[in-house]
Amino acid sequence: MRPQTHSSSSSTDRRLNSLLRHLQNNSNSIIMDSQTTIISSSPTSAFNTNHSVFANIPQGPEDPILGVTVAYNKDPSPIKLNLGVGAYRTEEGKPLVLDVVRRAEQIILNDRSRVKEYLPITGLPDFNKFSAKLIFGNDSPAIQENRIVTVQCLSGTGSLRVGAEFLARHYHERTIYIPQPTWGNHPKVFTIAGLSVKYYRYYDPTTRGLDFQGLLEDLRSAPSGAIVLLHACAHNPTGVDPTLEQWEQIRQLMRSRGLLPFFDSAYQGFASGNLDADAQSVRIFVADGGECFAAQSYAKNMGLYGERVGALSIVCKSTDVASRVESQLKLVIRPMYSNPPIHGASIVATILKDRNMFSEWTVELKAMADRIISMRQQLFDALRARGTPGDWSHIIKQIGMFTFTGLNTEQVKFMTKEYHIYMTSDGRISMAGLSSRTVPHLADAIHAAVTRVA
Ligand code: KET
Repeated sequence: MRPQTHSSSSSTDRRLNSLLRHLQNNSNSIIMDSQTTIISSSPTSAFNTNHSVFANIPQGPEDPILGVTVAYNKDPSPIKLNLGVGAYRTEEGKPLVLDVVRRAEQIILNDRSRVKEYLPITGLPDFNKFSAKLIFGNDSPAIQENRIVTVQCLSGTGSLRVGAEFLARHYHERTIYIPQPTWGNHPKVFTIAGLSVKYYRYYDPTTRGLDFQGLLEDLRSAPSGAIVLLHACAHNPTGVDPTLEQWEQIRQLMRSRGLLPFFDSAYQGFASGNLDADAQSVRIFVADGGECFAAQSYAKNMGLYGERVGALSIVCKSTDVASRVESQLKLVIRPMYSNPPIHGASIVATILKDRNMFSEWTVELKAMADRIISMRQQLFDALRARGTPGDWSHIIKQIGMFTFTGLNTEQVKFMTKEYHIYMTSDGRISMAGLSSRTVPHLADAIHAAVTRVA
């Protein structure tokens, strides 16, 4: 399979072209940034109270993931089930605010010395310091050598976007390779920032496992210096991760080809229940002294979804380079959103720097990860009990929040229509949205879909 290109030519042209494509194709949401101005070409000169300057704006489609929740909310059925978005739910099907988060908020609330001043452009210093330790490890040489710059950003998405904008401005190679398949927002985030997106092979539907040879071949033929997006753990949507030995081979190949790793770490702690184990892929790359990018999200592992807390780290070769990189990150951030919000980052910093709160967090995190693993087993058992045709062992083998079921778009449509089960059209289900109570309903729906819809 040949990697496909998403965009080309100079950065400004690329922005405009991609925006025009969005408008013309009526595809995906339309994103405008400060560098793009649209001038109305309407010939009407007289002011007309009934005529909107946006009269010809095309209706954009819903987001493929967040749109599932929109459809779910409109469904009046009492048996409806939302397995679309990757958001944790309790056994009772309710969103969860961690006890340790409530406790941190209480501490923050009671501390009268805390004010609501602007944070620095790069965010809360303690948050940045402890976030770097969390992903790179307490004893990371790169931290000790002071050659990592970490900036607080708007959750994982904002961290990816800031990293992408920085690369588009300051890096010589504009091509980023992302896995096929990947989180649906990746190609959009990178394209709109002015990078050119290509895919590397990742998932083999026949084995329901990693296409490791395909991955190596595609990275081997990538141009020297190309950026490579890697899911740190719990690959979304497939739930298939390389083994540590495979990571080591990927590292050797990437370093030998001068490819620049950009890790997306949205599920640290959710894959295995262990924060250190889930950061091994990143740490292998940092240990060799080379450069790398890492985007961290606290949406899932601390349940801070709507607080929008995350960090972008750039590991550099020296303190001197790191400080110049930081100066340029500030120039990216300031005109985008000026500086990040204070509340969520204060919660995270409060938890990360207190030994007791940190360990309380790890217990709650492990409980979430374990509940997801138990849902995998229960769903697998339920399908086996029904004699549903097919080998469903991938449900228990896959890692993280999602099961990539192998159900096709038609089968998904059928399950939504007949069973009020909402999921993304690629057959991904969020295991965190399931509970012991709802497993039988899902198993019935899958059984019916597999036996009745081709
Ligand atoms: N990276 C990956 C791989 C990812 O799955 C998500 C979110 C993000 C980054 C961004 O998360 P943030 O909330 O910006 O920290 N994924 C889930 C939610 C979404 O699509 O926004 C999802 O796949 O359901």
